[in-house]
Amino acid sequence: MQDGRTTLSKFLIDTLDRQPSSGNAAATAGLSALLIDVAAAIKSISAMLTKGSLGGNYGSAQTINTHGEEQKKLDVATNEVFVQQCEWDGLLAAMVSEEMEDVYAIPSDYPRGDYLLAFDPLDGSSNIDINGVVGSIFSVLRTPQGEAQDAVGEAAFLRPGYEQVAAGYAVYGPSTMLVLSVGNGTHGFTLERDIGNFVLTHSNIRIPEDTVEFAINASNERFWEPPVRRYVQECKDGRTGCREQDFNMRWIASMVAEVHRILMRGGVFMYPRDSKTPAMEGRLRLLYEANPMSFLVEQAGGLATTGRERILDVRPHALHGRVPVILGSKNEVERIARYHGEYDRGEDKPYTSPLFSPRSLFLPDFSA
Ligand code: AFP
Repeated sequence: MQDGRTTLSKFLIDTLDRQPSSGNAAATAGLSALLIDVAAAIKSISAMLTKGSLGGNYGSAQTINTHGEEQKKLDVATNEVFVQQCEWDGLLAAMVSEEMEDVYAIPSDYPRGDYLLAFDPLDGSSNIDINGVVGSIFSVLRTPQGEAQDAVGEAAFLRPGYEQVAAGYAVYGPSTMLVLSVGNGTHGFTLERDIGNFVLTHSNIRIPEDTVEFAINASNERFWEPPVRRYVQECKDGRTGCREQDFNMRWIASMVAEVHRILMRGGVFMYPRDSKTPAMEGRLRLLYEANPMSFLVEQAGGLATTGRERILDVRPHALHGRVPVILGSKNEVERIARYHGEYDRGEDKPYTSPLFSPRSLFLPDFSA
């Protein structure tokens, strides 16, 4: 399929609906129609966002979400868009959203289907009022085999990420893009506003295996585990340190924007577990942030780990459970995971010694 001419609908028909007679066609029946509805929600949100403060959606909604976080008006509005765009099509049994505490069962006045949709309707909402890049993230599972569609509850969503049948995100930047995988690679579509269509512009995205660019919120450094501090310190040491090359750092406070950059040019994104909130496994949610992003990254040749486990293998315990996230260019993610293993086995002694802390007497020889 040719970049620049294939629409999302044509891509999905060619990829899903015209599957060879293998079981795939049955396994993904209706999935293309569901993804077209998700794309319609994204187009609607894109139009809402481009109005900026003129749309009357800036500022606080004066409400608190299930996680005790203040909701922005756009958090609430975009959640409504996803629900209204997808609840009626007879393809879903239920939805889960960052902005809704419980499972949203499809109302009885609509037919129910065989898919489950988990989503973060607006990721990076702290960027809204400063006109920064934000996104939407979504994940699609099939309802468990044999489970009656009207009996779908929380347990149906608590499945490891490798069971996803599709995942994607919208990045609302200078252009609006939809990046999607249905298990056959990761592909990017750009919204052609004049015709209201997503057009294939980045087919079969591949993440470079090496990178000199990392993304982490460095203000949390004192809370990180030693393997993360070791990795970031080595990047900061640059060509004067063991990596013998300089690195670049980015932090946009929108996971979608960070992951999109990594898909476009490589890099590593880290939101590791930290001791600032020891009760929390991490900051990012497994079901509708880490899992879909990990699916896309792996389909593009990258890796996604908690530092100790492949994210797509993690078994969820709660709808809004969190995990540490380290993802991106294969060789760097492998290095960070190796550092976690060395730390856990007590093999990284030289790096955890206070002698090598930034204020120690044993600073590397900068005269070199
Ligand atoms: P919000 O959607 O609440 O702004 O959170 C965005 C996010 O979940 C993720 O997209 C960012 O990478 C991360 O949080 C930013 O976290 P910090 O605000 O701690 O940098």
